[in-house]
Amino acid sequence: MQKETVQFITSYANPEDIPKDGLPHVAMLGRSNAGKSTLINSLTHSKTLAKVSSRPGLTRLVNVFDVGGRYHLVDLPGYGFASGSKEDRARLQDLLFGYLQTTERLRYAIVLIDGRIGATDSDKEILQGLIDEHIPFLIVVNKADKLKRSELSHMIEKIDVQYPGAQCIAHSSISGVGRKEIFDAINTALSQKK
Ligand SMILES: Nc1nc2c(ncn2[C@@H]2O[C@H](COP(=O)(O)OP(=O)(O)OP(=O)(O)O)[C@@H](O)[C@H]2O)c(=O)[nH]1
Ligand SMILES: [Mg+2]
Repeated sequence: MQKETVQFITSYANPEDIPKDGLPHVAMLGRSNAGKSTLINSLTHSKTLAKVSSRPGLTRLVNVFDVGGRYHLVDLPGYGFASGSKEDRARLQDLLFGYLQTTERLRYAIVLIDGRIGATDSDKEILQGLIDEHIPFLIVVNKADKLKRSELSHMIEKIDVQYPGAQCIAHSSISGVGRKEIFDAINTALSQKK
């Protein structure tokens, strides 16, 4: 992947504040702790661009990064975590779903699934929403370093059965496996007319 200038643009606490026009969005979706913010750092060759934590529920805003003036990479709060107050969790879920409902700029969704867990009910809901809205998506089986080769291929086969024809890439931010393929998939998606 060639190096492009990447910079933090802004964060939004309210989806209504996100401008409707501008560069296309490529957004990271997935359970809390699935590795969305880490993947942004991995794709942009940065260690600190997006904030990462071993504690779920770290990303608490819609964070937008500009990649080479070509597109905006969007880090979103995760879903499905159990910590934090009820109000706090509800706010994060409203922010995530508010983003998905209001944005007209989402060109490509990258759905991260924890390879050790597989697609949960929440992941399936999100994926169905993307299918219904005709938003192109990529499924990333993440934390591939935590799985044996056979477990990984079993997981990919399972997703292939659940979502026939969907793009699916195994990735690890530890080994770097899958990073180039994800980068190429983003570029292909952006080059396709809506
Ligand atoms: N082993 C392994 N750990 C990973 C990988 N990607 C992320 N992690 C770890 O998983 C934890 C969560 O990563 P984050 O990137 O903060 O997860 P997130 O999806 O942004 O989480 P929220 O912001 O809470 O939604 C961190 O401890 C990361 O270091 C990976 O590919 N392999
Ligand atoms: Mg995060």
